[in-house]
Amino acid sequence: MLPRIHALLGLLAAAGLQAETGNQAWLRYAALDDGATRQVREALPATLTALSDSPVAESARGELIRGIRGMLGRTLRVESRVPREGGIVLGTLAGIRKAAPHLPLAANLEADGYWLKTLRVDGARYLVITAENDRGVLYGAFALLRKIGLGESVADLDDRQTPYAPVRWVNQWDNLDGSIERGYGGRSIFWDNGNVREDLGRVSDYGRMLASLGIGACAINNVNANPRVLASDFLPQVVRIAGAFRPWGVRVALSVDLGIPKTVGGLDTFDPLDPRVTAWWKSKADELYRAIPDLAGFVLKADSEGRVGPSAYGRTHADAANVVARALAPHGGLFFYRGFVYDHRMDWRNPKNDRARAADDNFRALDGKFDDNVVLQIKNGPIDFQAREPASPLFGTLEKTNQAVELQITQEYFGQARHLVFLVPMWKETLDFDMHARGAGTPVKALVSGKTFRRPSGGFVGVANVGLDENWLGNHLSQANLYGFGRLAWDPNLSARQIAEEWTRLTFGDDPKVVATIAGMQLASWRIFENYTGPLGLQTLTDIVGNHYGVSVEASERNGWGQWHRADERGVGMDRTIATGTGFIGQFRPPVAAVYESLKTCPDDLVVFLHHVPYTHLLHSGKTVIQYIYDSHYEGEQAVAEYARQWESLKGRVDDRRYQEVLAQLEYQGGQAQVWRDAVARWFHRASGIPDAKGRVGRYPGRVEGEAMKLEGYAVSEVKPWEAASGGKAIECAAARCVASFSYDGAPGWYALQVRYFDQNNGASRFRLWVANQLAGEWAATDRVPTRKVDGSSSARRTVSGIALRPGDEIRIEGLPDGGETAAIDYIEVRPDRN
Ligand code: GCV
Repeated sequence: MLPRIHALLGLLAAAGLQAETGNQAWLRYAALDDGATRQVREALPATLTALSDSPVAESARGELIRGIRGMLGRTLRVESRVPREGGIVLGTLAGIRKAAPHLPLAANLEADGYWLKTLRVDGARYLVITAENDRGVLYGAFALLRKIGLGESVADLDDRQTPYAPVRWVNQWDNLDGSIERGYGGRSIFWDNGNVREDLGRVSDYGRMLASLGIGACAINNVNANPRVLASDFLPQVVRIAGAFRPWGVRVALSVDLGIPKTVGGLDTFDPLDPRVTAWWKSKADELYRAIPDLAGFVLKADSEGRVGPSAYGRTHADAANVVARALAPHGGLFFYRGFVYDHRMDWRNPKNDRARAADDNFRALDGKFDDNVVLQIKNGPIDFQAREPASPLFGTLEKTNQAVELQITQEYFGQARHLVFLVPMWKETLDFDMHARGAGTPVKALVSGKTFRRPSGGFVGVANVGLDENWLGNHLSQANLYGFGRLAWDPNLSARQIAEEWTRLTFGDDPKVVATIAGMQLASWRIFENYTGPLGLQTLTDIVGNHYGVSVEASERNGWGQWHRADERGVGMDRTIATGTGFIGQFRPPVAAVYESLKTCPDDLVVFLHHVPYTHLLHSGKTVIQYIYDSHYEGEQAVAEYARQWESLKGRVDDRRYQEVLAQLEYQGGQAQVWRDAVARWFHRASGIPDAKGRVGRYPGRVEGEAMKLEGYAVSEVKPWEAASGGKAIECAAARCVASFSYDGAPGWYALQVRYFDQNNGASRFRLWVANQLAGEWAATDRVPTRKVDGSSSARRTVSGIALRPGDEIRIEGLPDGGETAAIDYIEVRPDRN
């Protein structure tokens, strides 16, 4: 009996079909197929000698054993000496030279770089994984396992790698109460209820994932920092987290608040130039480093979105940065000063005001005034992680200041882990953008890594916000963004396709159809998302004063937050030109500014980010702006509808659990894309008064509005914003049970019924759909989207297919509200069944 069960399990394993949670991400080490296994087994020595017993080296050794056992079904034999008959040797260059002088290893390696080298000595074959430091050795071990997982040959290796930039960090925006600002993967892995979590197992797992990408530090609390994080009695909690990360070579960093000398230190000032404040920072840093000698440094958000800053005392950002940086310097700590400084109470009536100018306006004059261990951390674009922005001009301005690009892995403005959006193509566009900072050929990646102006530090920071969810980021496909960030931080010259394919292979297996389909979907997804949320540089047209999730075209206007697109009945876009606008374009170096300043050369993708144009303005593509807005929304929605079909073609090739979870996500996204399409297209249709040349906008065949149905108990309500509901209205139920119905008057045939309802997070209403008195479907509105309101965020879609309709059939929906939720309905659409 038992052997048969084993055989069956073996078969399932071979097909990669066991239910997977996503917990192991790209480090699953799934068994290779027979051919690959045979090849690698032949190439790989059977023994492993690790020449260091530091915790990081132990991790490298453990990982190799684990990975090889998983992929090849073999357990490496651990030796304490380097055997004469060959083997895998793991250690720093210095360690190997000392313990095995017979191995010829002439090389100089940089910190964190590694070398995978096959050596043949006296007829014996060695596979050497070496580096300048233990962290590099660990990175080398992961690199070898990645090669094996990707089916690359490991028979004759000579792969020497140096990270592109010294800084490869992630930031987590975790609050000490366990919530995560803009986190969509569950609660904090670090904190709960004001304290460090008892069980830090997930911190260690996260450290392993970060190490596999070469990421060496993690800020463990929100940049909107709770001052308590630096209190002396809190320190032991930070020490525990540092301990969980340390075996993976990941160093802890802390987000601090400039007011801490006052709030925690008990001083009556936090003026950075007050000697008592200077002394306080110094003694605090000394105390921290006594407890955590490898503390990576601090991150600071100052004078931004309500955080205190040096402006309180008329000091400059450089004054503030240097005081804290000097406290960290003797210990080797870095101080990340965020360039995200702006006034969120700007007068929107003043056409010269412009939030996009803020970073450059604040820091240009300070170039050269920062100490060498200060790094300016600059968001990729001048606004705030929107669907599309130009690169921040500040990257090209600074010559004598270290800088790092801040990329957002967590999908705040990108569908919050409910929409598939692979961000690597977007990041690459920024990283490859030539800022002409010292003539041509100075892309952002070279500037931030310090290469262009020979800066001692700089690089890449990703806002990750992983959480306790089994799959870390809220859905399986979003993991590709964390993977992609790490890979780019190591080597920004990798292509988006290479990263997408690597990730897919390691995460879902190497079935060519699976790889082609998933990588294809990922690679197309940014443009598709942009198409239905905010093309041409409109930015993400979401509720920017609320949850940053659902559609709300005007939420950005007439307030001080400065994410304006200035669309009205005459035209659309921010005039940021030098000639007539805010002058933002003039912050770029002249060759870049010249391209952006003229409508003749400004790329279509940024046209309304940089110019105010009439809706009839002709794009380079030959379309008018308004027709492009309509078309892109319809194309985007169509492409999302295709995702589910593409995914369905993988049934049986991806384990069932992940298959079902991703399918549900893509179907949900299909419904959301439709709301976005209709809302944005109708909003611009109303504003411009210009019809859609293809006649789609405002015409929805088969759609019956809730407000047009026969209502029993349901009452019609106005939805805000109006564009989030078809017809601007919904029907809501204030009783225990309400009914809405209509009589079908179309042709007989097979149909699908799409019910658009609202699923807020303050209840679990139930719905029943009846067709000709037969129950056709029932469901509960139990999703947890970030809203209590009937709006674009809560708008959801239920499709019931395979319905045979005859003229005169009654279609009836019954809603049973729950809690604060009103079983609200927007419309029912009758569509020909696609099956
Ligand atoms: C941590 C945006 C986000 C905020 C975030 C801020 C920042 O405004 O919406 O949640 O705060 O950026 O990067 O500091």
